[in-house]
Amino acid sequence: MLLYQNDQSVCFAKVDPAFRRDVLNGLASRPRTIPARWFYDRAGSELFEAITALPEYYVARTERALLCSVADEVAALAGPGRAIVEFGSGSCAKTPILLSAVKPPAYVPIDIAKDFLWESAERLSQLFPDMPLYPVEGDFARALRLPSAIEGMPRLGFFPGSTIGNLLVPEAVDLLRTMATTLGSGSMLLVGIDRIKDPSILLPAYNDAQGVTAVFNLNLLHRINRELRGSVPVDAFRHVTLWNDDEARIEMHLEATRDVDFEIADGCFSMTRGETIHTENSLKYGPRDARVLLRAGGWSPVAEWGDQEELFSLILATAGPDHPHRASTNKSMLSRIMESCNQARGSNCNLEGAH
Ligand code: AVJ
Repeated sequence: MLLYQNDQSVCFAKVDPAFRRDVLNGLASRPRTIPARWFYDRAGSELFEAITALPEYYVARTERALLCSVADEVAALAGPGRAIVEFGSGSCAKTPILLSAVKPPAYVPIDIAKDFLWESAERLSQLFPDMPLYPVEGDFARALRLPSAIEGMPRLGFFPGSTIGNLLVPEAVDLLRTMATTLGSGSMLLVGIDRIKDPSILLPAYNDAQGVTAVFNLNLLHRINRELRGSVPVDAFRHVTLWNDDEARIEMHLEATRDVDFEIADGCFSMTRGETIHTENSLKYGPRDARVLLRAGGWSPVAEWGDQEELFSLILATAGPDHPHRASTNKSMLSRIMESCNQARGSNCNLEGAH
């Protein structure tokens, strides 16, 4: 059932002042940078869905298969009665896998793409008709007040897709701390993290043969033109992907293919040929890095699972610096990691008994 709560209605004006500010400041600074979260208007959210189906984009299908094979273990470790709060829920593509296993008393999807949020919630409510669902429209980078209906319920945060990779390390640490605040003490968090791997796998994942990622990147310029009265000549930009090995990140840029002048919301900008706008970082983490990141962000890892090829990790953590059963948990985490390395994990996922 889909429930509307008055205390959660957030109204956005037609021009989002935060978008305007980020674009104007970002284009005025050097290097020119626009935060990746502005990709996700309606068109951008749909383009990202198309990316998740690309043969080169191993991220989505690897995480999905991994989640299918470990969802029951997650449910067992989380225990019963936890409300699930998903950060950046988007299309909620992987959510049914977790909901079927955990059977939470309530589900709270949080996303900035409003239409997308409601449509996905609508679809999920049909799949899980008995589960209360409270969509929250908002930016999860800021501390949010969760719907009063889940007050008093323990929580399991869900942050899949390696979305955390969009943030630089200090911002990721801040976000993890914000999530701990939003979720409250005693909470758990299941986070998906993409691993460092050979650039021959990474680069095509962000520069696919069909050019969907290019369209996704360029849509940001169309969005600027649409929403901020821009005159950016989109055809004078091209999509560029690079692997920054020192920073262990994929970078996406929009490069001017000729000298250009344009206006955005009364601001005038000039770019010379070859200059870029840095539109996305996608940080990748080594086997131990992600657990250090979680600890720095105020979470204690309880278990980590990876696919056989070590492309992707799922980490389950509890809020707080120290887990009460640290010694035994560490042991079980180690054995779980060993297990997931030694064992081929199937991707058969039966959602028929979803409710
Ligand atoms: C949604 C942030 C996880 O970094 O892999 C995909 C976004 N950008 N292709 C990623 C994205 C280009 C994606 N995340």
